[in-house]
Amino acid sequence: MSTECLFCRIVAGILPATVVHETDTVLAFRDIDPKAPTHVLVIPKEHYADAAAMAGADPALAGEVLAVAGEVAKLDDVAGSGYRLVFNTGTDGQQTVFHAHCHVLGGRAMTWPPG
Ligand code: DGP
Repeated sequence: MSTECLFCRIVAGILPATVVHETDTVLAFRDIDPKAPTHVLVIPKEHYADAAAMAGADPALAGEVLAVAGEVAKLDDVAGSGYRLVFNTGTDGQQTVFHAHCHVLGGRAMTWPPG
């Protein structure tokens, strides 16, 4: 837990969030600035700066994040129509919060390539 980290503060309950799913190790909550009807962030409760750092240190945890993302898609009823998982990583990847997170985007047809 880093008190400097926004998402660590959400995990700790210091900042509010609309939680949609939770396991012992992973938290899923709605994005504050949604880019699709479903826009949920799935994060490890433990702090890792990005997805690669998480997967390198704890591959099982990375798998749990993906499993929860799939559960979120089912809970929001977008699993059947399809959805997108995104891990923005680093500056060129447009990562703005440096605590690993998976965007679950759904409820509309996505475009490709992403901008
Ligand atoms: P990224 O650009 O990939 O690092 O995505 C960070 C996302 O985090 C972005 O879509 C907006 C979201 N976000 C930023 N601050 C908050 C917050 O305080 N609460 C919630 N729920 N989401 C936030």
